[in-house]
Amino acid sequence: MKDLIQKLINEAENEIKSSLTLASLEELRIKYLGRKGSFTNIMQNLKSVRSEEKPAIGQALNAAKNELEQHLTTKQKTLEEEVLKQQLSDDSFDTTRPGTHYETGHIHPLSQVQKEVEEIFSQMGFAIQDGPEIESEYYNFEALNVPKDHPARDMQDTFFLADKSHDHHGRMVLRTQTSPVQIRTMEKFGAPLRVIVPGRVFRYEATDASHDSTFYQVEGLLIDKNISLANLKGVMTEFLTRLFKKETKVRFRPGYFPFVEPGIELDMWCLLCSGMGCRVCKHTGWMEFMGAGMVHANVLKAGGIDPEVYQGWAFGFGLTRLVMMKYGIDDIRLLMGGDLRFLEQFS
Ligand code: FA5
Repeated sequence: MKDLIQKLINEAENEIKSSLTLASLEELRIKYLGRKGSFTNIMQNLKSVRSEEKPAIGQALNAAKNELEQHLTTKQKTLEEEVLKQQLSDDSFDTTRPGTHYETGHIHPLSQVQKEVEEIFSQMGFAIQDGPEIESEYYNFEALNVPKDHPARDMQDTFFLADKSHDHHGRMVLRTQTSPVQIRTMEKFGAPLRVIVPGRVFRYEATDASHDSTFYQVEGLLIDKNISLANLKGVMTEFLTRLFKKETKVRFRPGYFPFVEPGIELDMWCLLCSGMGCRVCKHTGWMEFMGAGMVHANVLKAGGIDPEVYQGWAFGFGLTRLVMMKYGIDDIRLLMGGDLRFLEQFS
């Protein structure tokens, strides 16, 4: 067997030496080292060798293979250099001609902004959490203080799953908001807590320029002792200023969400006119940004946290709408439409 290996090496070396082109060298690589090549063949015949000889022959084979690979690589470099020299000495070869352009992909604008949001909140000490997109009615509504048949359910049109097999947590739905992850993280980690939850949500809605049936939200939840909405104002002013890289102000208005008490809507300074009033902000100087509020005592209880000891705030904003604001996109459907002519502008 050893003689056979040596013979093969000698034969291969001679052929490599006399090979004149990169193509013929590639053929030799396949002939000796390819899937059906001579060395692979011998490897397969190793079965018939007596077991006490196997280690030595196996070693010899590996060494031979390595040697051959080295010969092939050295020869390949020599041939490549020769080709280059030839091209450079050839007057008709234009060295200033641009090279071949290869298309490379890039991160989707939604994911780019999601990453920026995650980085800013991470720097402020928030952990990033995830939750299921197919959720139970319990987590999506009940645990968030929206009981069955409560009119507040009409605020978010829901896709119910046809599958009727469900446990005590009710029917399964495509989550309408990232808020169910509030309960899941409270159950998992308890208090104190500081998390954000970016994720995809679904609503049974007719689409238009600012509404889609699938879009992204970012949930925020902070629970600790002595927490007030003043902390939320500070965190959001800092977040938006860092994200838009210019001074930003926020304001609170009353708003209703069953899972917070009091509930607020947070507006941010119009980025286009810096609060002066323009067409985009309908001359108010402010743009609606998100819903938020102090976490309702019933929600804290549902998450296993004692509302007598801890309190906190939660918020939820539309990541898709934020991307639209950041890049001045006037139709939400462009973002999920998959049209490369649109997406290539964000590389
Ligand atoms: C909620 O979904 C609440 N869960 C937010 C919340 C969390 C309030 C925690 C309080 C405490 P709302 O339905 O308003 O709220 O949606 C939040 C954001 O999602 C909106 O401000 C908007 O930016 C975005 N959004 C809502 N519907 C759509 C839609 N169809 N298409 C795109 N974005 C949407």
